[in-house]
Amino acid sequence: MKPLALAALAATALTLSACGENLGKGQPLNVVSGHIVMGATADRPAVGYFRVQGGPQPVQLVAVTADLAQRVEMHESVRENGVVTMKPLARADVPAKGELAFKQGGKHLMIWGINPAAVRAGKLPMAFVFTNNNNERILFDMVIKPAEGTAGDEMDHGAMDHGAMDHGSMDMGADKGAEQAADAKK
Ligand SMILES: [Cu+2]
Repeated sequence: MKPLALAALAATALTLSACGENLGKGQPLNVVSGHIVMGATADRPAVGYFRVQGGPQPVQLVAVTADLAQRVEMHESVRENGVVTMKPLARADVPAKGELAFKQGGKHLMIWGINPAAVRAGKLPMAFVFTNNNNERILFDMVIKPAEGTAGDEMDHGAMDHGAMDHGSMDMGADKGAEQAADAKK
């Protein structure tokens, strides 16, 4: 995915998605809500959740990017026999006239290195890239919320949802992955 190549399409996509909401003849593809929960500590990734409203045609979400973050990944938590693991997600279906939800305990974004200025501003502009119209790109400002609870607390979703999986295999340092796995067992 080449952000620069897609940039020219962004303005068009924005116009279409911003104006189409109340046309009455079927809802357009759009990102309708979303927020980010910061990690409990600065070295932990933030987690992002959002809802996409499906348009007239089924499409797939193939990437979510943010200029003001170092890295964004789509993940899915899967519970099998009581054990929750996570895997990277390359794409997610948005059914026609349906909804795609990234939510706690399921599909989610993991976001590393959010620019401090964005954190202070309380929002992170993100681009959602879909398979329709040569990779339509819909922009949405994600509200940034502080970490819930404190490190080690039951409400530390960062540790619950993400520490348990082997992030060492996913481009985090092996040390950091081991550290998160250890945290999750507390
Ligand atoms: Cu994750």
